[in-house]
Amino acid sequence: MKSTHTLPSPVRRVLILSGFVVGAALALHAADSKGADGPAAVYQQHCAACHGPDRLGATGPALLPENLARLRKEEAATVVRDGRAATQMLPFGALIPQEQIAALVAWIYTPVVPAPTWSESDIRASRVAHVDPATLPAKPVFDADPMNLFLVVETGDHHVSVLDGDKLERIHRFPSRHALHGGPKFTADGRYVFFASRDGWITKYDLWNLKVVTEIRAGINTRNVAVSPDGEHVAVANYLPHTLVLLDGDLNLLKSIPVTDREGKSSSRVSAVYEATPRKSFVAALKDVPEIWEISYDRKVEDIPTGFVHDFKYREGAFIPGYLNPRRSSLADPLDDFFFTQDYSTVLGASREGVGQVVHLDVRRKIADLALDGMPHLGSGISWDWQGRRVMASTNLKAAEVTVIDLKDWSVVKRIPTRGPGFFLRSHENSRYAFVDSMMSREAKNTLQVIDKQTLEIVKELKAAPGQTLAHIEFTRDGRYALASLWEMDGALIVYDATTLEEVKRLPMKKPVGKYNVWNKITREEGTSH
Ligand code: DHE
Repeated sequence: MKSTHTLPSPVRRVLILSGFVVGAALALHAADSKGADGPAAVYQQHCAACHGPDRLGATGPALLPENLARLRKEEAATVVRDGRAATQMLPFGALIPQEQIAALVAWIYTPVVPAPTWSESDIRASRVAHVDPATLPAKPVFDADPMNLFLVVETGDHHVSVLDGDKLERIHRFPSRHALHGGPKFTADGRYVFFASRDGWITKYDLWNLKVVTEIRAGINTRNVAVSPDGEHVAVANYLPHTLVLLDGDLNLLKSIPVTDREGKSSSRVSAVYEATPRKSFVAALKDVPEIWEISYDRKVEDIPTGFVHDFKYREGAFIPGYLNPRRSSLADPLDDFFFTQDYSTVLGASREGVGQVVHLDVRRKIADLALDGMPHLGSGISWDWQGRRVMASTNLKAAEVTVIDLKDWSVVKRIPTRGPGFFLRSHENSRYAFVDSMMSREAKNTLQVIDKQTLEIVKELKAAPGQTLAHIEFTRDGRYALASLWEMDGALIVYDATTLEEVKRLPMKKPVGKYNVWNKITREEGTSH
């Protein structure tokens, strides 16, 4: 190629000029993203130490579009400028000019290219053993009934409170990973509990010793965690990467399963994974592939049933089912969240588009349609006996109703109109009431409604101040009290008498989200999520 110096001067001028223009455009582009003042450089200078040079998170959360999906950009800009109270997030308003904050915020909402990976070796390397469990005594260090403890997840300052469920008093509070999501999962003896954060951290906590035992990062963007009752197997559902991760009870990696369709052609996020005790398995719903997976954690399950080798190989695609291998059942539509019948034989699920279906896990196909439109929040479903029939009920994130379904013929028994679309529905077998919120409604998010489970009518409304959020109930072990979240930074746990429906006390909390009673969870109480 000729140097410009050997070219005639007019041509040289044009080339130099156009080179200047191209260079200037590139410089502008660089200022947009990679230049010295560009967001990438600003990020490396101010944010990388806590959020990781690759935005995958470190002491601070991951800053990726998937992980930021629930935070509005304006709010993110305010957090960068002013910091976040009661967290390690400092204010950067004095260090980063306003327009650079705007560019930085826009940039962290763009995907990292190429897409970040989280390999088996990344998972293994992330494991942190905080204490040697062998050094911890096998009895509680407190007097409270260990079976009637509550855990309250406070996302305001990312802490968890431990409550004595008899005295309804706090006995301990400890820092959690950033943005825990979904219910923590307990071992059957009530000693250990496992938490999942949206950033993929799984924390094993010893409730009797009030100590974090082990942590591991199983993914970059995680949905939830499931645990076998003996605590020996743990399953983690990920959105990013598209994996289902299996760990042992000490949070050592057993395997990370790439989640693809049968042919391995398209991959999928995992909507949710739950433990099905009577089946000794984990059941996972896939968001982007129309299959439901069941993964046995029973070591006795043989890998290849004699005489069915070819058939099984053909039907199961790349995986031969057996211990820790997914058994796939094909569906017409992908499943989002789902609800188990009390015997765990059947799953009631819906896709994001609101296509409801009943899937029998042994028949391994859809056995009925389900008239659940909108976006039912089936993971929060509850069940009870009504007029000699077993029914289940679910809230709906898009429709202002609680839908009651007959569990024999899958018909809709009643649509109970509510103040607004809601997230959580709760009851207890000793209570005639179920509580539902209207969290998705701006006007009614301060209102809990109480449903009489026999008349299927709303009988009372419990209200916080306008603009505040009142949501998520959990009952005490005996069903006498119902605990609700006043979901504000200077919020509270409000205790209601579950018979008189009167408030009996308040405990101050920092944005309490969910609360979980050990007994109700480990006995798979009919009125609570499992
Ligand atoms: Fe959740 C549970 C899915 C948004 C608070 N949520 C669950 C579960 C699923 C789920 C699948 C069951 C997991 C389990 O318990 O093991 N949640 C989703 C969504 O798809 C959705 C709508 C969008 C998203 O961003 O993921 C969503 N969830 C939220 C929130 O915005 C909530 C209100 C606040 C937050 O902290 O994220 C929220 N989800 C919760 C809570 C539970 C939960 C408190 C546990 C409920 C329980 O009592 O068991």
